[in-house]
Amino acid sequence: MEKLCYWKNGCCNVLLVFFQQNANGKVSRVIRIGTRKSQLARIQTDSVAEKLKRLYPDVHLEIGESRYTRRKKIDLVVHSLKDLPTTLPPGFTIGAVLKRENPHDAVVLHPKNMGKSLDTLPDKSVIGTSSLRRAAQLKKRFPHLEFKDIRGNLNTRLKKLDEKDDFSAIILAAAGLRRMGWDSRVSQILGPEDCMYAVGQGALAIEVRARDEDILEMVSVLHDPDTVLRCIAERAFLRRLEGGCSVPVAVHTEVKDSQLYLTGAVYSLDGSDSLKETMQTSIASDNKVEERVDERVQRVGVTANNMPGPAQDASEKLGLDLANLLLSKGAKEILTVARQLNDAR
Ligand code: DPM
Repeated sequence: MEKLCYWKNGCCNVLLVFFQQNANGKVSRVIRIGTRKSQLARIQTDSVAEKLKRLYPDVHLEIGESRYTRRKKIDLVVHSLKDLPTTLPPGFTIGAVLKRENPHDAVVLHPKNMGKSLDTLPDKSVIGTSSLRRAAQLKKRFPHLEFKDIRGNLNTRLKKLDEKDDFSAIILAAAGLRRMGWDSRVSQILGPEDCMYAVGQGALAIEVRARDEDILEMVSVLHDPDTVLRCIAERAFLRRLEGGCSVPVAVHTEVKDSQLYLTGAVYSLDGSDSLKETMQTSIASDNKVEERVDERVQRVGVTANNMPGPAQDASEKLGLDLANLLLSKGAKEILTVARQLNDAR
């Protein structure tokens, strides 16, 4: 399932790296950027390309469309982290996790419902989402509402909402809406008491070849330390639960006073059954403990050689420990039933 998600619905783009010789014989690096058709994928790639251009003005960037089948030639890929499996295909790694945007989900209302909220929408109003995680939490919290699948990219979904009468509102990630420039359509941001977010939600990741030292070093400066530690903990949690990108698993993380807090939960499809716990760990780092630059350590698919190793290890262990705690309370049974019922739908 993870693999399927990886190929099917990533918001990702491709950068190809070449060298170019200019008129006076000087060799400069060329990064060829392939992108997919979706507007969100394009926006995400462009934002990373701009950052690289600012950091490395001598690098020549070329943007064009590319396909996964050319994967062997691909050097650098921009993804929404939440669409990346917790184990990457052999030979690949996440070389940068960029500063997370608002990780929460948002409510986008049909224009006719302006001024309403999930609380005040009339009985039996239909809410569009294909996320088991969102539906499970919101069904429990707002029992007067009904939930139906809505598919397609963001443009398609917004069109389905506005131009038909099928949905009273849809739920989308605030980060995606912001990147698309659709902030003004957000009528409500869902806090953790309403709906916890997906593992990695709101963060962009750059996938590179695990052995491409040049590119790894180049993109590593884009790592946002807090985001990296939060996402390592979240991904370790999901991996231990054997959750893919479509199980009712949700998280909430915070970094405060050198402590990393992780709340994780699993849900039955209707949210009636759930388990939720919080744990914390110290991520204080002694600046002298610098990880060796040539160390090829991956933690849940992430390579961050320029960040202290002990803090990353503590974050990974936090995710693992929290998952083990939930498993000891019956998380596996809840997820197995949810998976079976969903497959049978
Ligand atoms: C994953 C899920 C969804 C996407 C499942 C979930 C939402 C699917 C749906 C793993 N990937 O969140 O529980 O609503 O039917 C996706 C979006 C973004 C990345 C869009 C969105 C943009 C935000 C980001 C689809 N992947 O969630 O509204 O970069 O985090």
